[in-house]
Amino acid sequence: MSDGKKPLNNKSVEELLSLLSMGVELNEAQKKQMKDHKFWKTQPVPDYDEQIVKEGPIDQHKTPADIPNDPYPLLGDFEWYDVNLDDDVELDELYQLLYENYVEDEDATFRFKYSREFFKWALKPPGWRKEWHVGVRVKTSGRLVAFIAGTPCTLKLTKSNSTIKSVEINFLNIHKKLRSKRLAPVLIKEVTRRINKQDIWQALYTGGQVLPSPVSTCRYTHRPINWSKLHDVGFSHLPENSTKAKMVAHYTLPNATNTAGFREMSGKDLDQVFDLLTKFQERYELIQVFTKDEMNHWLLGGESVGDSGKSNVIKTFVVENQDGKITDFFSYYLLPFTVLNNPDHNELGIAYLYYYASDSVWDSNNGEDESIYKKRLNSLMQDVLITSKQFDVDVFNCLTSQDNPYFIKPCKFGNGDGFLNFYLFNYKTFPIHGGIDPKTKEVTVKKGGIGTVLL
Ligand code: MYA
Repeated sequence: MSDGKKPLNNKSVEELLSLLSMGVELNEAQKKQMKDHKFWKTQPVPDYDEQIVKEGPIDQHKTPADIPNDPYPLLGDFEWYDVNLDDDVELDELYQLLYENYVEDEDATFRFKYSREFFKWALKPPGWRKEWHVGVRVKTSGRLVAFIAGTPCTLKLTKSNSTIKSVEINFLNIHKKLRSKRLAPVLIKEVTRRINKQDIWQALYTGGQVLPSPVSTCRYTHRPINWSKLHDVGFSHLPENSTKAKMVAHYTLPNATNTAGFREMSGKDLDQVFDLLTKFQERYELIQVFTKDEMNHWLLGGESVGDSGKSNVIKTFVVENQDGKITDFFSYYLLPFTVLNNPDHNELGIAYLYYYASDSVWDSNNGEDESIYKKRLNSLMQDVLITSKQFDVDVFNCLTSQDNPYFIKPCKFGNGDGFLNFYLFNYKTFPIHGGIDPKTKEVTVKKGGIGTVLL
């Protein structure tokens, strides 16, 4: 955030929010070389600084029959275990593992507040497979101590027009007591084996860690919604030359949205939103191609939605014009933090920008600088921020991917410390612009080429 730092248990807001990306950038001296990566040097990933001359798969002559049928061996006390997300007890065990071990916050002040609905949304999109929810448990106690998840997706590299049947890998987590024992490579190899058995050979994943080798690097940015509360919990410092009242006024948003026809998306909008997003996404370099079913899941919650008919996790808004045409849509998901040891607050509402599209980008009077589109995007983003207040959001996050650099500064998002690297497994591709200057790491005015959003 741009408004300074104040230590809270020796942490600042930037450090805390960088936990969201699970890491911070390394300086040159800390960077490893490929030979130092005992595991990654054995995997089909490009070397650091490798000059890519041709896009395409790295290892491409295997078939599912070449892949072992048996799981990788684990040490004697542990066993593989497919986590059953239809069972509330098992969902709670997964929650417990991630709650206690996912965020590296040693003061134990902040934890991700995952809900059962969040897991169902994140891990059960159309085509999900139980055996890709890979758990490791202690044989004797049955306790879940490690996890990694794969979810199916179709990726597309638009420049080379390559569509890739793929998976997204997420929620890699090992219990703190089992760290640095080389269990992560075993989990990664086992999930790879199970995915290869389905004749899938590529994966997309993100992380704060620098590994060989990022396709792109984006930066986190944060927009305070409830500045007073962020200040109360020690997240936002009061700059010396300002007052609380001035800071609140600076970030205050109106109560009502401004755009005519702006409303929540419902199932009847799906066909139009599908056409709009499918066309819009082609403007980026790395995208996820959705089926209509997948879009229903990712934008409306799909089967993760309970009796209320509305998702508490994913929020999507459309703009419908007078002719009933959907001209724009915006979405974001909610994943709050639990705040521990604070007398006044026990939760911090956090929203993450997700997919969006606007047909103003194709306006014939747009010109080279897309000024009509940029203006539209800014006023829509302002409306989106306004809607987030009703869901108790305290801070709204977005990356420098997509066209986000067009509205980050005008909409009062401040730079975070967290960087997120995007990786492709078993696929070489040319570097993709992440919406930041590669040297200064400042947000550029140029849009990013990453069009896919991972949770
Ligand atoms: S990113 C979120 C990662 N999770 C966390 O940050 C939660 C907190 N941390 C932990 O639980 C542990 O520290 C983890 C590592 C589990 C991360 N991605 O067992 P180790 C390499 C890839 O001794 P531990 C997400 O979920 C490391 O470089 N590799 O380490 C996406 C070293 O290898 P090398 C990682 O600290 C995950 C080796 O592991 C990561 O006890 C995408 C050390 O193993 C990481 N985040 O446990 C996974 N962290 O020596 C790849 C460490 O070579 C998917 N390492 O440097 C690839 C595609 C697979 C499917 C392919 C299908 C075709």
